Formats: sequence, C-alpha cells, structure tokens
Amino acid sequence: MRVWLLFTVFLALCLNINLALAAPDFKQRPEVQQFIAEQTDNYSEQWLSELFEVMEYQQSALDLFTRVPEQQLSQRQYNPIFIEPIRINRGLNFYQQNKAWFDQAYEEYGVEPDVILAIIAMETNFGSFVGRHPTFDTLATLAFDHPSRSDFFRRELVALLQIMHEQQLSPELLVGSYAGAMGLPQFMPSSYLAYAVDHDKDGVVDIWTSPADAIGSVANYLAVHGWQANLPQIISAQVSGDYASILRRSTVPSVDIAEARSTGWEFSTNLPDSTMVSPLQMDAEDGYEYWLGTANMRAVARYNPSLRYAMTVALMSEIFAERIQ
Ligand SMILES: [Ca+2]
Repeated sequence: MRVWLLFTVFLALCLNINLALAAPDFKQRPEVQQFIAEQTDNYSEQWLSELFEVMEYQQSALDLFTRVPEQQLSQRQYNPIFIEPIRINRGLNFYQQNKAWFDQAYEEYGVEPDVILAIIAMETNFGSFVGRHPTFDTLATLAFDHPSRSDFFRRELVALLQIMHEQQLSPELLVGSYAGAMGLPQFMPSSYLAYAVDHDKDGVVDIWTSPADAIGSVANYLAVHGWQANLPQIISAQVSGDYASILRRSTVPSVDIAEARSTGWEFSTNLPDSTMVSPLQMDAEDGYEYWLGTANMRAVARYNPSLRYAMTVALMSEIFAERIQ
C-alpha cells in the first residue's frame, strides 16, 4: 500500500511540474522552433520570434474541444435554439442597416439575402458572440497540442500568418472562436484567404467589424460552392412505398427529381425533373420528417458539414425570406 501511495504522490508531482512548465516553455519546444525556422522563408525571424514570445498558451481552447453542443443535440432540440424570435429580429435589423450590401451581393454572386442572414445568425448572431479567443494564440496552441488534429491547425496557423502579414490587421482585432474561426461569418484562416472579399472596397478585408465584408464573403463562399439563384435549399416531402431505398445521410445530391417521384416521394415543385436532390429523413416531434435537399443545401453544408446545421439554415432562410419581402 505504502509503495502505491508514494508512487501516486510522485506521479502527481510529475504532472504538476509538467503543467507548470508547459506554457512558458512553448516557444522553446523543438517542434515550435522548427515551425518558426520553416516560416523564415516568408517572414522575418524577428517578426515570428516576437509573435511567439508574447503568445499566451490557450488551455481553455483545448478544454472546450471536449464539449461541442451540435454533436449532443438532436434536430428537434437544435432548431429552437437558433430559430428564436430575438435572433430573427436581430437579423431583420441587420438586413435593414445593410440592405445595399445585400443587394450588391445578390448582383455580384447571385446569392439571396435570406441565406446570408441565416448563416450569420447561426455563426455569431450578427456579432453578438464572435468569440473572445485570441486567434493567433488559439491556433498556435491547437497547432502543437490538439490531440488528433494538430496538422489541420498547423495549416490554419500558416494561413493566419499570411493574413497578419498581408492585411496588417491589429492582433487585438483577431479574435474568434476556441477553434480559430474568425469574425462575423466565422471563417477559418484558410477560408478567409480563399473566399473573403473586400465587399465595400475600402482596401481591407475586414470580416470582424465590417458587415459589408462579412455579407460579401459569405455570398462568395456559397457561390464558389455551387449556390444557384432562385433554387430552394429544401423541398418538403411525404413518403410511401420504396422511399427508403434512396434515403441518404449526406447533403450530396444523389438522385434526380424524377427518380425521387418514382420511388415513393411526393412533393410539390416547379423544378425540372433533372434537378438533383438528396433524399433526407430528419427527427421530428413524433417520428420523422422527409425533405429533399438541393445543390443549395449542399453549398451550405460546405460551410459546416453538420446535416442539422444545413437543415436549420434552410428553415431559418425561409423565415427571413418571408419577413424581408
Ligand atoms: Ca472592406
């Protein structure tokens, strides 16, 4: 017994020592030093060195990865959290204040305001929870210490360095989620580089404080991922017969409308028979609801791969579309 007790005390001491050393020694770790050395091809050693010198280790970001609400809730529990009147009202105000930018986004990208509103509502409730995690510190922590996805976060850290260097944005502005997603539309740094736009043409791609740039960036993201103007995201359906044989758990359109009709799916639409859709079964109050997701639902799912996310965005878009007529 005594041996075990001593061993436990010894183990506890070791763990404490490790915890105490983890943060201050971050920059000295060989893998961090190697990362900094690799980046000196693109940036000055002094700039990189200073960034990592003042970097504060984000243990809270690592801890938060153990509880992600989306994965724990069913569709039925999920929708009301997001489709609440206060969120819809914030969205309608946001639309009124930025109508010109929404109109311009529709002209340039063919993306309707309702889906852009739904996405920004889902991501940050129009800026009311952008997140307070410092993005550089967060991504640096995750890039070296996330237990399973450090490679992914290291690539995002590289993208963030490029953003900080090119856009000369103040580090205080670079705040966001515990996963490194940034600003009103919660773009990861690689998405920012690929899809964020300077919608108000003021010379800065500012998705943190510029509603215009956030609106244009979401529109561009959806357009690049296959959004089609005037195509609904979802079509409500009733099912019978052999309907289950074409059911999918993915938003990737897999059958055309003609095949869905001939396999027991009943629905009302003016879309051509050749339109590709994804037949979906979702949890409902009692039993299931059936929907056909279109290429537009797929485009939204490219923003966030959760089926429930895409479904909630589709339902919320319908509410916004009715209210901004
Ligand atoms: Ca701008």
